[in-house]
Amino acid sequence: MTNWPVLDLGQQPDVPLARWRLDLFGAIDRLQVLDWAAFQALPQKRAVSDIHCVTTWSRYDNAWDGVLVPDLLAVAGVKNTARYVVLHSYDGYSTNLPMEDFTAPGALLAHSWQNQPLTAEHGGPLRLVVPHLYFWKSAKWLHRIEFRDDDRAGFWERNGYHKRGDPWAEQRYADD
Ligand SMILES: Nc1nc2c(c(=O)[nH]1)N[C@H]1C(S)=C(S)[C@@H](COP(=O)(O)O)O[C@H]1N2
Ligand SMILES: [Mo]
Repeated sequence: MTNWPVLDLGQQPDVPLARWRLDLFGAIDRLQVLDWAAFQALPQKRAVSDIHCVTTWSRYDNAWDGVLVPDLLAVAGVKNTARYVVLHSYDGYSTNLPMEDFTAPGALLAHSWQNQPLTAEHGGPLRLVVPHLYFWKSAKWLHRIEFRDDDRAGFWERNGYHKRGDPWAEQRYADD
């Protein structure tokens, strides 16, 4: 099986499933904490998509299994004032998205890639996949999802990358 490059801050957290949690907080009716069993009880779907990295490589036809973002939001109780999310990861990484990009077709919380559980280096147990934006938006080792009325820059967005990151418009850096 052909793999794909590993790109991250250099800290790859090891999160055993027994200790894994997904927190939903911010502009929602009440804080929610999902453990692995609760996450697996959500509707499980497959989405096939391409990966576009800001450093110009792509990998086509990746089969991701997990929970589509709208299926998570159906149980999250998100306030209708919420227009942005910030994804917070176990390695301290963060990235921000407008709600429209977070809920776009094909965006999912993935636990498997090509029929195998995601490896730790690629963000297992769970990562976000947002196929229509550059891959830095696809947070690995996802831990907490913050719903916000206003936008807040994540790690790369504070460090010179574009706020949105549309590969078709080549939105790589803040001034593109
Ligand atoms: N938690 C976390 N997620 C992350 C990163 C990171 O450093 N930490 N790097 C991002 C960047 S810049 C890229 S290109 C992709 C790389 O994913 P891969 O290592 O699976 O190829 O993950 C993104 N998600
Ligand atoms: Mo990247």
